[in-house]
Parts: sequence; structure tokens; C-alpha cells
Amino acid sequence: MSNDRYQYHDYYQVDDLLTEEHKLIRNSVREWVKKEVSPVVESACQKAEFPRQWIKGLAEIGAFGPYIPQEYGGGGLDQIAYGLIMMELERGDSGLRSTASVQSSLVMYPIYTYGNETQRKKYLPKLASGEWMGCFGLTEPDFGSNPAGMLSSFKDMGDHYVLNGSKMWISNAPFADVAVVWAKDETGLVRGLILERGMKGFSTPETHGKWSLRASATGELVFDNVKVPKENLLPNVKGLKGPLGCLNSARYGISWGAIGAALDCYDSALRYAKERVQFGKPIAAFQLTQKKLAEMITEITKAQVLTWRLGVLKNENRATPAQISMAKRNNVNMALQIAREARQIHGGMGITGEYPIMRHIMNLESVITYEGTHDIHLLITGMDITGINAFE
Ligand code: TGC
Ligand code: FAD
Repeated sequence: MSNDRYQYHDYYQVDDLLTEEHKLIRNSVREWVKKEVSPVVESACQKAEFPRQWIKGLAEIGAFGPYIPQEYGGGGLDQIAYGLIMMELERGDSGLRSTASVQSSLVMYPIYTYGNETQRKKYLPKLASGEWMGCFGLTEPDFGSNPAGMLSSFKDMGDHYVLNGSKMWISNAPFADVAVVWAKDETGLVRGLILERGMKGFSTPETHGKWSLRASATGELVFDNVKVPKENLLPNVKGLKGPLGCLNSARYGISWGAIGAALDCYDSALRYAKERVQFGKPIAAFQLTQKKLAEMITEITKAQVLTWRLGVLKNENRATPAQISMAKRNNVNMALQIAREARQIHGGMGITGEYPIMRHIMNLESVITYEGTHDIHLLITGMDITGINAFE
């Protein structure tokens, strides 16, 4: 994919709803992705390697903590700017967006929101600059959709805590310097702890053999009697609403990100359909191809409008978790369906690394599962509209 011919599509002129600053930020991220990501992303995925040089670039374009206040090293931007950054990054690759959304929404957000001033000052500037990378440990081998059952726990030893347990499927774990870990205290209450690489008994083995998100590093977090200083407890939240609150922010970012992956597939399919000739005509001339392309841009346009509106609600602090669930579920599913149709339009070429399509399909198979599966989000909507909890 060294020749990146991507062009943005905005059928309903959603751009008119953005500020000049939004457009500037979006364009600079798009340029960075074209220059630094597109030339290497296919080979990174083929080799299942996270290109470490992306970290410096992500920090420079402001992708780490865009909405965290500037006094802590963040960008001080609004939620729409954050969404646009996620969209452009995921246009490049979902794994790239994952790295940035974990750092921003699952590590910096909880330290900013639930941490004290000392923790904010110690961690946030280094996370914003990419000097330190972070990860977020909620999922366990036996507790994915149902994190309330987690077994990781810590004991109060007087002047420190001792943490035991494990986490699985953790993005960025293999290279993270800092981990925000959710575990139960002796009363069974979920609390957040900040772990640092090098703490005795804390290890982060890498997960190998993924067919999805191959340019993103995934691993386990293993806690074997880890001695955690008391000052590493996040003081300002108790219970499952702590980690779930972070997920609101990350899921919101994913709802934008998925539009980026869908746009990349649509853009490639549209161009290919106009250039590829069969039976003496461009395949774009066949009604069946037009149906696919027309449905793709219709779904993308609906998602762009829905997500922009969600961004406005989020800026006003009015977006509910259920509204965010609806957007995450709709947009990721939309992107996956579009990626599959785009693969058809590319024929055999669609399975090669010459085009981004197969990589997006494989990536989106993770995105539709992590941060709450497709069905879990449906049940969250179901609970919201009926008032009846299907999880109990
Ligand atoms: P439930 O009893 O409903 O709620 C427990 C407490 O949490 C509150 N709450 C929320 N608070 C903030 N935001 C939300 N979205 C919230 N949802 C619930 C709730 O009000 C309650 O508070 P309180 O004060 O009464 O205690 O919880 P439940 O145990 O019944 O579970 C509900 C369920 C299934 C919806 C939830 O657990 C869930 O969302 N499951 C999916 C798990 C998930 O999304 N895991 C993601 C792991 S991280 C990840 O995937 C990162 S991928 C990173 C990347 O690479 O991008
Ligand atoms: P399960 O919970 O076992 O679900 C299996 C199936 O059962 C799903 O289809 C699900 O929808 C269905 N199901 C479960 N409960 C119900 C129900 N009540 N009703 C109907 N159907 C149900 N986690 C982190 O904490 N941090 C990370 O950084 C992170 N990164 C990830 C990166 C990757 C590449 C992947 C694949 C996952 C990552 N995760 C991370 C974990 C992710 O959040 C979980 O995989 C996800 O929440 C689902 O959990 P599970 O895989 O255990 O599936």
C-alpha cells in the first residue's frame, strides 16, 4: 500500500458543521498517516509488528490525550477533534487507532479523572509526549463481557498493597511502561491501580498468532504478589463504574474510527470499480456494483451524521453511555459490512496487500468484539429503551 491514493468523502457536507481548527487537525493527521503509516503498514501487519517509530509521530500530531487539558501535556481540544483524529488514524489502520485510543481514553483519561494531582503531574505529561506508553487491564481469561466477576484482587499490607491475578487481551501490554489495572479490594470493590514496568512480580507476555490487529501489540498482564505503593491507587472512583466510565470515552472514539476504516474501503472500491474493466466496461457500470457502492456511501453518510451529533452531545456532557453504545455498534458493524462488500468489488486483488481491504476486514473482526461486543451493545440499547436488564 505504498501508493496511498485515498480521498475523503463527505456526501452530506458534514464538513460545514466543523470549525476551521477541526479541519486543520483532521488534515494534518491525514497527511501524517499518508506519509508515515501507509508506506509501512502492510509489511508491519504481514510481520505482526507494531512499528515503534509511530509513537513519536502520534505524540507530535497530538494523538495522545487530545482532550486532556494542556497543563497536563494534553491538547485541550474538544470531543469532535478527538473523534476526527481517531477517524483519520483508523483510516490508516485500526491497530494504530487502538494504540492512540488506549493511551488517551483508557490510561490518560482515568488518571486525569480518577487520579489525584500528584498522579496527574507524574504520569500525564510523559504519556502525552509518548515518553511513556500505557495499557488498560480489565478483561480476564474467564471474565470478558462480564468484568464484574473479575478475580484479580489486592490486599492491604499496611504500607503497601499486594496484587495477584491476571489480565488477558491487553492492547499495548508488551511494551507499556504504565498499566491502569482494575482489581478488587478485600471487600470485593473494584478499584484502579497504576502499575509500572519493573515492579517485582509484574510481567506482560505477548499474545502471538493473531490474524487481526497484527500491527498492534497485544499481551497479558500477570500479577504475582506485586507490591504496589499505596500512592498508586486511583483515589477518586470506586466500583465498576470506574472502568466502564473510561470505556465510554474509548467507545466514542471507536465510533469515529470505524468511519475511517469504512471510508478507506469505500474509496478504494470506488476507484477500483471505475478503473477495472470486464466485459468491455468498467465494473462500475454494472448495476450490481453501483448498488454496492451506493449502499456503502449511504451507510457512511448516516454514520457521519450520527457521530457528529454524538460529538456535540459529548461536548455538552450530555451523551449517555447507551447513545455511545449505539454508535459504536452501528458504526463498527457498518464498517465491517462495507469492508466485505469492498473486498468483493476488488475481486481476487481484494485479498492482497496491494489494497487495504483484507487488513481492514481482519482488524474490524477485533473492533466488533473489543470495548463491548456487538451483542452486548445491543443489550445495552435494549435495556435503555425497555428499562429491563437482560444481563441479570
Ligand atoms: P452494571 O450493574 O450495569 O453497572 C455497574 C456500575 O457501573 C455503572 N455503569 C456505567 N458507568 C459508566 N459508564 C458506563 N458505560 C456504565 N455502565 C454501567 C452502573 O451505573 C453501575 O454503577 P453503580 O454506581 O450502581 O455501581 O454492570 P454489569 O455487571 O451488569 O455489566 C454491564 C455490562 C455488561 C454492560 C458491562 O459490564 C459491559 O459493558 N461489558 C462489556 C465489557 C467491555 O466492554 N470490556 C472492554 C474491555 S477494554 C477493551 O476492550 C479495550 S480494547 C482497546 C483498544 O485496543 O481500542
Ligand atoms: P465473551 O465475553 O466470552 O463473549 C463470547 C460471546 O458471547 C460474544 O459473542 C458475546 O457477545 C456473547 N455473550 C456474552 N455474554 C452475553 C450475554 N449476556 N448475552 C448474549 N451474548 C453474550 N480488554 C482490556 O481490558 N484491555 C484491552 O486493551 C483489550 N484489548 C483487546 C484487544 C484485542 C485484539 C481483543 C480481541 C480484545 C481486547 N480486549 C481488551 C478484550 C475485549 O474487551 C474482550 O475480548 C471483549 O470484551 C469480549 O470478551 P471475551 O472475548 O471474553 O468474550
